[in-house]
Amino acid sequence: LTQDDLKKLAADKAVEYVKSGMVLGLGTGSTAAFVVDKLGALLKSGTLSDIVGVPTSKRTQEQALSLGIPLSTLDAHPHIDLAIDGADEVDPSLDLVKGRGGALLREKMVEAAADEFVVVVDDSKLVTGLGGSGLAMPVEVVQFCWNYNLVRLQELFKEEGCEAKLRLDGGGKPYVTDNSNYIVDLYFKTPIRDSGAAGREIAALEGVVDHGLFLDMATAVIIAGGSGISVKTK
Ligand code: DER
Repeated sequence: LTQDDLKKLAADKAVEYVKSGMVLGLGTGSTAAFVVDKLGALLKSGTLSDIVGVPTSKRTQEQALSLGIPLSTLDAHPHIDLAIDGADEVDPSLDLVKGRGGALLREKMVEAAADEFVVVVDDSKLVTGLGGSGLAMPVEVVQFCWNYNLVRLQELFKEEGCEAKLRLDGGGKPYVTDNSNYIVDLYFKTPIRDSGAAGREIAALEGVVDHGLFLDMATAVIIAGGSGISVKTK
């Protein structure tokens, strides 16, 4: 089974939670894209009806539009029944790192508004402590004096041997989010000591818009691995 096979297995399992008439949060990333594809197919076949999707990025909006999934916004639908999205890291208490796809702000807004937030991952995303993957933990910052905040973020996690980098796009220019902000990616040598404190300290920095720690938000995590699918709930 390839990693894509596993992502698809997890996505198909998550769609079993979807009922006709739901207002759905539509995630961002390659695993979430399989979920949106599946929803489009179920709507087309008539298995599902009366679904409204609230996308977590412009690219998910485009994908859903192309599949004929009716779309809305948090302004029109402040109450989401079920949000389904991927994650970059999942720890044993179902806390997450998200945002490597650059959509963390809209993802966090939609997923915080959802009654149920189901996360879909292949088992490569499991970590014992957040920050432990050694991959990016993103922070969305305003463009104004971004380097000032990059330095302050790096200082916050000196003990974790943190290295902060401005995320660049394919052309070597600063990556700009759907919300016209920049992203500073944090790379840790050791897992974050106290993720709750970390989230609060990052958010307290003036000019930080939001960050990729999604703490106490997931209500279930669907994990696809070589030995099959497991579902962890809070
Ligand atoms: O950027 C994001 O938050 C994505 O959901 C990411 O966490 C998972 O992306 P993937 O499914 O492509 O690994």
